[in-house]
Amino acid sequence: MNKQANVLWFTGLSGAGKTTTAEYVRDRLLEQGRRVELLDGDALRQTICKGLGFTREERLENIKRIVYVAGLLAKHEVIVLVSAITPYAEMRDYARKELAGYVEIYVECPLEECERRDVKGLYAKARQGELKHFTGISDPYEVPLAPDVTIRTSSDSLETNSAAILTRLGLM
Ligand code: GGZ
Repeated sequence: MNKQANVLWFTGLSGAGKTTTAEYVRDRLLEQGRRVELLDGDALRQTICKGLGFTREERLENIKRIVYVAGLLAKHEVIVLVSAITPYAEMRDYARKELAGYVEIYVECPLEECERRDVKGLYAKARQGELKHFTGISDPYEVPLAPDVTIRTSSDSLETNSAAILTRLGLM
């Protein structure tokens, strides 16, 4: 990959393993002595994105805020890892347009497997109708058509996926 990888954007369903993989990759980069920051969608929704819901408009606003912060950090030569569902192609196109060195990492995992894992019990709540606009259940996830990297968390290990990302980006 010729372009410098500044912003590693992990997209995929809730429970696909975006944050787990991003944390693992971050730790490998830290071991290499690099300056790294991880922006986690779920965590940001407790702070600078607090109060935003899950309509298309609110998700877009959420992503715009994350892109803004990622851009500030990337400007100072920090490698930024973003973990956010980012379900619409329009949002990912926006991030790609705004961020120099944007690299899209599709964290692929079948919905059935995410639902089986249901780490936070959110899928069960969505199925019962307690959570509206839940990605994959009552809200869309537009599968990335041309991601820079695809990893499969249902079949490949964390180590394998992390190595694939770092090798592909020339950061190994
Ligand atoms: C999707 C939801 C929802 C709905 C709460 N739809 O897997 P998590 O739990 O820890 O992370 C998900 C997070 C989604 O925030 P993002 O900022 O990544 O979303 S987006 O990029 O679409 O703006 C999930 C939890 O919040 N969660 N309700 N309805 N995920």
